[in-house]
Amino acid sequence: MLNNDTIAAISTPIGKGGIGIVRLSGPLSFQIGKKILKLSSSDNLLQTTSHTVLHGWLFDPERKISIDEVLVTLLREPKTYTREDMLEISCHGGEIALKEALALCMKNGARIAEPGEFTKRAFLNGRIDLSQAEAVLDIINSGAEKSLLAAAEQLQGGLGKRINEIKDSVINTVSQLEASVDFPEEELEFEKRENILKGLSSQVEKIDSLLSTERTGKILREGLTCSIVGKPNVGKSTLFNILLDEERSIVTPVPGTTRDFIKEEFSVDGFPLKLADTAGIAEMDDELGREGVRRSREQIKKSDFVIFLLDASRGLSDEDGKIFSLIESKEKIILLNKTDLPKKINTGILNTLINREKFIEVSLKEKKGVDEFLLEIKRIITGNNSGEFSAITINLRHKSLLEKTKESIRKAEKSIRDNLSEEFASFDLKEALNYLGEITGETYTEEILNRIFENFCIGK
Ligand SMILES: Nc1nc2c(ncn2[C@@H]2O[C@H](COP(=O)(O)OP(=O)(O)OP(=O)(O)O)[C@@H](O)[C@H]2O)c(=O)[nH]1
Ligand SMILES: [Mg+2]
Repeated sequence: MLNNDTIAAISTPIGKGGIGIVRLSGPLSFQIGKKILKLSSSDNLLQTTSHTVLHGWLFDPERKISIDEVLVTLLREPKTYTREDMLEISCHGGEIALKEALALCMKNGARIAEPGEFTKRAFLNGRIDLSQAEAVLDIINSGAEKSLLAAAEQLQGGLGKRINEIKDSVINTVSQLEASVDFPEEELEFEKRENILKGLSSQVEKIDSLLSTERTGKILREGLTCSIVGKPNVGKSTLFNILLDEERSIVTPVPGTTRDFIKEEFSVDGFPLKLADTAGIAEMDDELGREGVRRSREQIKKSDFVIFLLDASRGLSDEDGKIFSLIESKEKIILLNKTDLPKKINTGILNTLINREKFIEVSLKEKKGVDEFLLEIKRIITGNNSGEFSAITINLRHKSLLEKTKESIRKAEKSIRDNLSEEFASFDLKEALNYLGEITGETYTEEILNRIFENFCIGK
């Protein structure tokens, strides 16, 4: 039998907090609770109605001592997170209180939960599909508002629904093909064949549209990495601080102020961004300076895009040219800063240096041009000019399965076009169905589950 044991874990982060929760799930949840809880009322946990909160004390039956004042939420299967009986004990949020509570659960019949095991049980017991289980992790990890919204959409079954629509259509095609196999005298006549091909190609279109969301999905889950680069004293740290809205980096009129890169995560219009302020790139005459420059170059390599700053109040120098050649092949935003000062830069030479790429004139000191610049960041993040993004996004696992699905459908299309026996197309489409089923978890292996749930925290 599946999941016949009872699992327990501390579900809140370890540290000091108002409350901390120990969760139990499985058939012994209430019996364990009965042993380790002294309720204030005469309620009997074994008979209490579902979805009830009770007050009481966590009690060690061996030592006969009360450990913490708690509230207990009793949830009877099937309307629970795991679809099993569950007990959630809300203790005070102290590390020792929670560890004692967990130890009592273990001593009285529970096993410590593996990472993500509550969610794994929710999946195995059919409450959510695999893409929804993945969304739980995305919600926990989301570092920006739009990441959260996309994960919530997936948790509501948005992606699963799209996959099932494609699947239903492919199943329909398979049955049409198999009907022809069963009645070979009724060969697939021309019109029927054309209809099948039309149906399949519209499914491929749907797959392509899902595949196109992978970039956004990756950006929402991981955030893009961006470095602010330029020669010393152009205003890189000033920009970094404006974007973070705090005095994070030291800003001084002395060139070479930033010696090592500083990295922070923040969000632009709800999208996560990992931003690095780097040391100004120039010929340095000391060891520390040279190491700083080496690190700046390394950050450039790691960046998905860069922000290149130039100083309008000084003439262009070799350094500007060298830096541009380092970032030439990168996606970039070019800012001409300090436009509040008398202009010394020659824009003709500048245009030649930057291959006539677009640049935005700003004065970071007076916060001029910052809005235009932020729009540019948004354009790079969303990959389009409108800043719109699809809330349904796929991850790498989905991408690889959708690509395989597409390949199988393409093979089926070819056999139909080549007038081969319907069995060939039917075989390929069944393969496609398997791949689609892996996305939602209709078909899975222990290895797939392990790979997904090992990334979860314990208690989720
Ligand atoms: N006038 C004017 N000064 C600016 C502007 N932006 C930055 N500064 C000044 O330029 C100086 C250098 O700014 P930083 O932000 O430290 O420059 P940086 O590129 O980080 O310099 P390093 O860390 O040395 O490479 C500071 O005195 C800033 O106040 C601007 O738009 N106009
Ligand atoms: Mg700096």
